[in-house]
Amino acid sequence: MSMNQPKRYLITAALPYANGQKHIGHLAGAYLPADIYVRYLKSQKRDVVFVCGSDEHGTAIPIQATKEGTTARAIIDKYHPLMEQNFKDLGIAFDIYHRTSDPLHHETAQEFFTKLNDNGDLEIKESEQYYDEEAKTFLADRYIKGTCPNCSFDSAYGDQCERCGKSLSPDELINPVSTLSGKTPVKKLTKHWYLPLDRHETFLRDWILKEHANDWRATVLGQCKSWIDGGLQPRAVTRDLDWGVKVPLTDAAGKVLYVWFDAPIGYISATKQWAINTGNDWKPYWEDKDTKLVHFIGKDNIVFHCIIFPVMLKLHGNILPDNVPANEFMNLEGDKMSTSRNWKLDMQDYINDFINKENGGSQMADVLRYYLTQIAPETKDSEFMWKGFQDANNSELVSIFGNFVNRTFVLMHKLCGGKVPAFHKEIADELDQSTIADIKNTVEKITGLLEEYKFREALFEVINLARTGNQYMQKKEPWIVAKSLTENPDAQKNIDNCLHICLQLTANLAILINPFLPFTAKKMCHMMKVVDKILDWENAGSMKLLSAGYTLRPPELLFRKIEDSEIMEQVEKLNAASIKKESNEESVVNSELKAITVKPEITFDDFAKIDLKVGTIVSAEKVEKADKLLKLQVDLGFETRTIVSGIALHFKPEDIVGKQVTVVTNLAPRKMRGIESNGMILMAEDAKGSLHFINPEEKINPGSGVS
Ligand code: B3M
Ligand code: ZN
Repeated sequence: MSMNQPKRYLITAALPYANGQKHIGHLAGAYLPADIYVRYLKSQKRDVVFVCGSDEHGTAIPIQATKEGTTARAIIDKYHPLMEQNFKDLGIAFDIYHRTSDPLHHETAQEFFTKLNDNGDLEIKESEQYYDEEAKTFLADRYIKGTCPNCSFDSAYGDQCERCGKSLSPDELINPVSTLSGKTPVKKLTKHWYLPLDRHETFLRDWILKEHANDWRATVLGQCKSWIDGGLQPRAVTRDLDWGVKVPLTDAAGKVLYVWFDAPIGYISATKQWAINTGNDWKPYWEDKDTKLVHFIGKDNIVFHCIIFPVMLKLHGNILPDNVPANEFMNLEGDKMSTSRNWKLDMQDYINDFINKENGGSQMADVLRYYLTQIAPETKDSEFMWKGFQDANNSELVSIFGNFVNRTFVLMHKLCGGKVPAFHKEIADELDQSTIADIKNTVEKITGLLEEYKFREALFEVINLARTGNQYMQKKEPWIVAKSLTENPDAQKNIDNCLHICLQLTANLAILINPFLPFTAKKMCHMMKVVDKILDWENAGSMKLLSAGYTLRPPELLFRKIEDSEIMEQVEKLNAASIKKESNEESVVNSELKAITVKPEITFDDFAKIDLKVGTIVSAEKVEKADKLLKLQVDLGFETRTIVSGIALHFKPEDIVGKQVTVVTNLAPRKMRGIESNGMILMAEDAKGSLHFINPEEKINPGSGVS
């Protein structure tokens, strides 16, 4: 723990794989907290470099290329600029966004490997690895699938089970299969370089579990401890693969550095590129002990940043991270965010729907930043709910923060002629004093929380200060005082004092909100007609930010209300997208938790238009070439109808003959796969996506009405 202020900071955010869109879980996990921290440090004029970039190696890239029917190069060239732009749109202000395909990175990673190898810090071992005889290639972990020994999921990868999350090695898989050929792979001898982590157990124990026992997050320490206690093993740092950084040795043809060996070195190459761009020296940022290195990551990256990379850094002669404030995961509407199941909100989608629209703009980037920080998974997994997003905006940003700033400006224009009023000390009362004290105390609290990476609590304190402002104004009621201007000689002075304090408070809010909501802070500066320099952290707590007599601009609304319809649209979109995925057959239907949507109100007359009757299924058969559809004959008492229903994945035809169902009988006929369907049967769908019949408890006559 660095007690004294370090000379400089090097802040990193995990390098996202350039293999697809990144979602808001990624944003909340690493990029947003890193950006808040960096903005805070920069507002203190500290020497900070904030690096990130695309991780363009590893099997994730060629696998995506196969999926999209293109080359690995085309994939990274497609996603790298896209991610870079997404970050910009959301106000994530890296000093450099680099990429690991850059020659500078290849050189840097190779030099790193060579130094460790030359120093005897690596071990070479021959071992039997899975080999695909048909594809004539060794199989990287991701190219092998099999049954998970932990949860029996039958499509676990050779490095991890996506169902239970356990990290695996290919040898642990039951019934391994090559994803390239679909054949069972054979074992073949190959040579690899290993980083012998076991040699560094004492160092890791002392450095993590003793030195950082009090300043690292409990969740991070817990994971580290279990890795160390579990017995550290040598880790292979090379792979038989043709995509990646070539192993810089003559006897290593066809081998590249393991992506988790080269990717974190990407932080160093990014710093080098930044130094080239800006005419600085990169070395002190990685070599001088007076640099504070902080890695922002999600919890699935802990072992790499807390154990493996630090060992590499130590061996290579670099500084070690001072902290690794890893976040837990953020769920979405009750289920784990997942790209493969399409249960997610991509940064790009949010940008399209909220920021690039006329009534959105960067204000809406701040709204997302606000909600994601408010629910940041700092100590445990958290939950993104669209309703929560709307509430955070409508009842906090609009009603508390925006409202306070707006009222202050409106009243200042109305009661003080559009100028900052003077402060009349002689009539200041206790409430004025305590409000001023609140501002100063809050600044101290927030500073302490930010230093400890407690962004969630820090943001809460900012809003709380705005709340204090509202309460103060409510008690002072300057609009009432204004009515007594003729008979009360002190009335104007009272009004002045109230609005003077509210305006200084507004300026303080701009400084304090700036790391979290930079677009809003900028807008506030514009309204106050001050330069951004006012946002320097050293100004926080001051009651002299706006001088008496200074003319301010009219207020602009900082935040707009978010309507129910906008939220509903998002929830529906989410459900629709994930259902679409289901029909792609590869999703695990029963692990899908559906968000609960409530449709808009209708009148009784609307409802009365629907004709519902009980029917009995008299026959059921599969529809050719449509694996979701069953063709049913349903006896409705007065007639028997053909109904096509999308329930084939849930029920066998023979199991449902004789069952009673509720039928919408007056729905317009619809053709599906050439069959005319005359009605619809109702089913209840539980949170896991399983279907259940809605039928009378006991058999009744078909044709009975339901109302
Ligand atoms: N690309 C994994 C991930 O995106 C990896 C991070 C690298 S950080 C050096 O979760
Ligand atoms: Zn599993």
